[in-house]
Amino acid sequence: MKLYEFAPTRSIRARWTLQELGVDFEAITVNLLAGQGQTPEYLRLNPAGKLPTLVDGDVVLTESVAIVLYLAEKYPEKRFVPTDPKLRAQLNRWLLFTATELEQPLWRIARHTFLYPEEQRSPADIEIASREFREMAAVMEQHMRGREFVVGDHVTVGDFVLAYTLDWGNEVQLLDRCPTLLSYMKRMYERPKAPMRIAAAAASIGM
Ligand SMILES: N[C@@H](CCC(=O)N[C@@H](CS)C(=O)NCC(=O)O)C(=O)O
Repeated sequence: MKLYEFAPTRSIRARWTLQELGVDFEAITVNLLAGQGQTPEYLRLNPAGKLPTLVDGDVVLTESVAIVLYLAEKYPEKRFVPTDPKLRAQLNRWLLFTATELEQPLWRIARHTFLYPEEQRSPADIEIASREFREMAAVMEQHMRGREFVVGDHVTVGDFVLAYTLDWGNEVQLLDRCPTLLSYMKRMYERPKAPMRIAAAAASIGM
């Protein structure tokens, strides 16, 4: 199995799942800063030029959430996806909530802070996206009160995806009103197989 990754990106979700599964994999660095996401070879794997991509035999999979679900379903003995349809529906619910309601404003903030060329950056967009993140983080904060995991009574891929996304929110100082989420995120990163925090991953490539 090959994981195309770059340290401080959404590839952390896939790496986290692989590490928790204890599956051997070959890590291939795609240096986005050096334009390696746009080479013809890489675009053949991931036409969006984004990370992560997982290659497992003849399976070529993009989209970090699809990747973690594929891995969890391939190795069901770890129970990283619930088999009960009701719990599974809740897992899907919170994975989608994380990707659409929490991650999207963070991505917009990143684009307008350092990804877009300076003349295309909009401080107003950062402000709106920050507000949207805070509103949706408050919903997640409420959900997580009194819970150890996103769904059910043991860890699932929902936790790996959420904890990474909260670390991202924390990096841009938007988690200060969410004490439950902050301590949950730190607890998740204390797991022995957890990946590097975003700050450490960024530092590891000199960012
Ligand atoms: N929805 C995709 C988003 C992937 C994504 O945007 N990854 C970023 C890094 S976190 C990337 O590769 N960006 C390169 C680019 O936009 O050119 C996923 O979850 O896999």
